Amino acid sequence: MAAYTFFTHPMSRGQIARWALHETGVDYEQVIVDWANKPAALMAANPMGKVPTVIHHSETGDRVITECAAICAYLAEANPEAELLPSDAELADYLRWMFFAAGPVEQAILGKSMGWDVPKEREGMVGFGSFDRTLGTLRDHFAGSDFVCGERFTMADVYVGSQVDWGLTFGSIPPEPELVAYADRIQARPHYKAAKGIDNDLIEEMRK
Ligand SMILES: N[C@@H](CCC(=O)N[C@@H](CS)C(=O)NCC(=O)O)C(=O)O
Repeated sequence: MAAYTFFTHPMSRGQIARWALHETGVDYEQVIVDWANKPAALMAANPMGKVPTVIHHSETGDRVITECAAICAYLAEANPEAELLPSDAELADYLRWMFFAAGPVEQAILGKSMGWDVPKEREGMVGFGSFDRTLGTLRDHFAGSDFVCGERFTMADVYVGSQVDWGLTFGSIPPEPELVAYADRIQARPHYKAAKGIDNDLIEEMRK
């Protein structure tokens, strides 16, 4: 049995978790989810019925992990030999930007694509303030840093990089030079290419 069971769909956020699985080099068995007929094992593990959902068959029992950012963080913690964890000096940036991407960035992008307008006088109530403020803050970070934690790639780049990469691909974030350059660095990762290749092949198969 593989160490991890991975419920996914190639056209989904499952792409983020697949990349994280490849970066850590773990053995996993994928289950491609049919949206109209979700497997009972997925629903038992994650009543939200969402992908990605990962089950780690650890030596001490099965561990269910959901939410892309948490999956990335978990895989880095469970597989320290992959050297994707932050050093003490990198920890603040690692946590700060991973949570920033999972919260404010995701909400800002989603709100814009849904056409939800935040009235100026209520920006103080929403965690992302405004789309421009959130994306500008992220852009400014990458004006001075190659990766989330400076010059070294960590697991935070799998999650933050995926948000940036996805947003640029679908035009939901502006093609600011700092973000485009960051996405270029992310896309150069061999494990990014390997994981994307698998999902792209699955998408091709589904289109036949
Ligand atoms: N907060 C979750 C979101 C997961 C999510 O919304 N996944 C979508 C695909 S991208 C899904 O499973 N949709 C199927 C459904 O909701 O039935 C995460 O970050 O992993």
